[in-house]
Amino acid sequence: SLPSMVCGLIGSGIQASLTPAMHEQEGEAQGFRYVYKKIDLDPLGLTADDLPELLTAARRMGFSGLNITFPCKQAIVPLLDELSDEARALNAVNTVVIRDGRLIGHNTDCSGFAEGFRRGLPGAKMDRVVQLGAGGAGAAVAHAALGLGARQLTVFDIDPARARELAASLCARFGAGRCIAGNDLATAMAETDGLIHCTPTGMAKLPGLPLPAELIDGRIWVAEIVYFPLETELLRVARAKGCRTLDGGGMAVFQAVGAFRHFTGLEPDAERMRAHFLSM
Ligand code: SKM
Repeated sequence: SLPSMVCGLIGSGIQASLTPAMHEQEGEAQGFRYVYKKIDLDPLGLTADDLPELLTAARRMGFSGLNITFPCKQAIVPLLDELSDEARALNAVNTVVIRDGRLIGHNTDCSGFAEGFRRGLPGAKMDRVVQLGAGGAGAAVAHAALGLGARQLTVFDIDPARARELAASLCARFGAGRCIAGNDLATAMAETDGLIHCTPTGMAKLPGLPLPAELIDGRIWVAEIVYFPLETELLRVARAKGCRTLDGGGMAVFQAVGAFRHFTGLEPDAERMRAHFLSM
């Protein structure tokens, strides 16, 4: 019989997630039986407080790994035996490997954005980068941007305190001055090499542009993390101006590529996973 494996995704409101299908199809293509369960807290009447019980159950039932999403990415951290450097720095985990009863936390949102960026925008100039959004996804992406070599990242958020906190924690890790909380978007956009978008604006349920179109100059690159829809208004406007662009499918696919690698120890076919993602 074929080798088999069970993994899962723990979070709230995850019924529409494409992650399980991406994992199962890649597992099948690599010749093993891979079941990837959605463990949706809402219908179970559970919260992040119930994570210890779910982790015990997953260990006892022979799960090889778990992805962790909203609202559990921080709550899971103190329950793990080991953390990767990135997971520790972000204090956020989206991938837990279960090996010999031990729980090892990783963050493939961060590495996933970086991998998508390197492939999708090779050679992008990164002396100055502007990022919109300093929430959970924004923190992972900002971390990735500095790791990719952004010399100075200017972060904006509707909650200025949140932008300041993220900037302070990134400076502590990457060096003073590498990240600043912005206050004048027009000036920052006039001086930037690229724009990274990490707010929910542009999602199907929240259509629109996250900044005035006239602030986007055709010489900059634009990276999006919204992937539903894949073609956001921001990307449409940016392309029309001649910008190089990266859509949000990169991060969605490469967080799964990274998790698959951690769970299985096998190298996934990223192109095949992206093609499958696009077909759904
Ligand atoms: O970090 C990812 C997670 O691994 C899977 C996911 C999803 O399928 O909705 C969303 C992100 O939080």
